[in-house]
Amino acid sequence: MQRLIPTLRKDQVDLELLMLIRTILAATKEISFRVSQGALGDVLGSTLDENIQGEQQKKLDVIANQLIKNMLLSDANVRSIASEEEDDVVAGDPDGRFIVAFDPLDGSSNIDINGQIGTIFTIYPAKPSLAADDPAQFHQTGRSQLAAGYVLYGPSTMLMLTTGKETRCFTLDRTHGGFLLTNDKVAVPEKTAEFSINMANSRFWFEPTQTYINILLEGEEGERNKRYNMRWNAAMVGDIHRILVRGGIFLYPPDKRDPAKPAKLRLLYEANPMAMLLENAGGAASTGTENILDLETSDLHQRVPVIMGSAEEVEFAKSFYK
Ligand code: AFP
Repeated sequence: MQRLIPTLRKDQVDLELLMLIRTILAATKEISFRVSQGALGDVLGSTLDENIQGEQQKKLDVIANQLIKNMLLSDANVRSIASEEEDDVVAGDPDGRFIVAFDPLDGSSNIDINGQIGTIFTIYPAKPSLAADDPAQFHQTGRSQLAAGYVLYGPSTMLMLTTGKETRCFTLDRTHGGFLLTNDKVAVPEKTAEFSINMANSRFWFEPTQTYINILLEGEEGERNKRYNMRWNAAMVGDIHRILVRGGIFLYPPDKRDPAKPAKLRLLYEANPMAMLLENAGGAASTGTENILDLETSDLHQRVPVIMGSAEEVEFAKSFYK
């Protein structure tokens, strides 16, 4: 089975970019170990702090953030860092060629129940004319991403990665400590009969989401003429992983719960990397009216409506948001 570095070398990935991916993965291997220790490693439970999103930080959010940040700051090619757990840009090397954004621990509510959690990351080119601490470093569209991926800490630890061509899947082999290639070309089935949405929010949805989901719930008697099943992991990494493996549609639409926060998921370090992984596996990713990868980030923690997954189902869902 092929190892990560030879696989990326075959793709002629820029050597410094390849080393940066390896740096990020070194931190995720440590996180994977800590996660596997659970209560024995004192990683369960919460801290007393909130992050900039107003969410209470879990111990593992803080540990994962610190591990990845420290590793990135030791890489001279990293100019700027953005993280879900950091209010502002963290400056790296002033001459670094790359900027990195990440969600250190996606699915935090699953930590204490031994459920699926993961790390999402994305790498962009640095803007040479801007300082390392300038948030405008990240004001780019998702199309500029050089690499995007996630590491899923499930029964096995898996890496889903794209560097612009195929989306590939690797599995962490604990016997030698490296990620081994286990799917050379991930392909999302175009059609699906499986959807992922938090149904508990249905009374707060706007009309397009209500109408679309009602049609899916009508099953064989509805316009789609097929029976749908529903899955919700409360961790985007788990839901998107399932979709990359067997198809489906994932939605986190805007809703009326809090007018200050109509959407929940973050563009820079959640929606964009997942959109790139899906598009390069034949899937699609939209806000309902625009392609996610065409949006320009204007704020590090900006939120965006998300509809992504199997291409034909996303296209059908989009027809309600026109
Ligand atoms: P965290 O990044 O705080 O762990 O939140 C996870 C998440 O952003 C995403 O991974 C899930 O799909 C979504 O939140 C779950 O949200 P609900 O709790 O509203 O279902």
